[in-house]
Amino acid sequence: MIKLYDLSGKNDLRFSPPCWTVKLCLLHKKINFETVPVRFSEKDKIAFSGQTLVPILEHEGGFVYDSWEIIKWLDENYLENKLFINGTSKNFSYFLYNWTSRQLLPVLFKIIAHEIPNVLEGEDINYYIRTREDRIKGPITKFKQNISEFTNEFNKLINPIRKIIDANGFVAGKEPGVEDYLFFGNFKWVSCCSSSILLETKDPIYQWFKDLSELADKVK
Ligand SMILES: N[C@@H](CCC(=O)N[C@@H](CS)C(=O)NCC(=O)O)C(=O)O
Repeated sequence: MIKLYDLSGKNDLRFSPPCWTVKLCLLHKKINFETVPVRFSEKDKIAFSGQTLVPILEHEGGFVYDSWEIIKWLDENYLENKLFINGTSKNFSYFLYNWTSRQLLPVLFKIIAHEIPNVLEGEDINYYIRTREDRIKGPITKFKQNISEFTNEFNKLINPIRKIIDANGFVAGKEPGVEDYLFFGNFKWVSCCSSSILLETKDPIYQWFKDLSELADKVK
């Protein structure tokens, strides 16, 4: 059976954006899988992959890491329930993968960085603080006084996606697809780790998130 190495926090909370994206893709493709929880400090569990990040998908013939590589591998190796309808949808999905991880996620990080220790325990708390403070060259609380500014920035950034969801129901069209799953991981991360309210209930993305959360609830 397919195994997905999945980031885990306190009380086995699964909060990683790219891991959620991959889990929704696996559900979409109706592939049986099990998840293997990996804490920040459990690098020994994933040492076999020769790198330090999850998601990692292990299959009979080996393993694949990086959510985009995993998504492509799934669609190439399981032909039913396609994730990419055609080359255009693959290109747009690749854009979304890059845009969400490089533009969206860094803004969200500024909004929730100081709350993430609340969903961790033991040595993971120090690991998270040390590695992230090295990355941002300052305390994880440094963005706290500007949260409303970053929330506004985030809301502006997602406007084009909001328009698509408003017009179609989903980013992929009338039904959810990989384009939605790539976007969803980010919202799931915030809802898992933070008390921040990013969306008003009248926002079309609010209902979209509720719908996809029901799908996500089918898996750990
Ligand atoms: N580009 C990668 C990003 C993977 C990544 O950054 N994973 C994070 C969790 S969201 C991780 O494993 N962090 C472990 C660490 O920081 O030690 C993907 O899309 O899979």
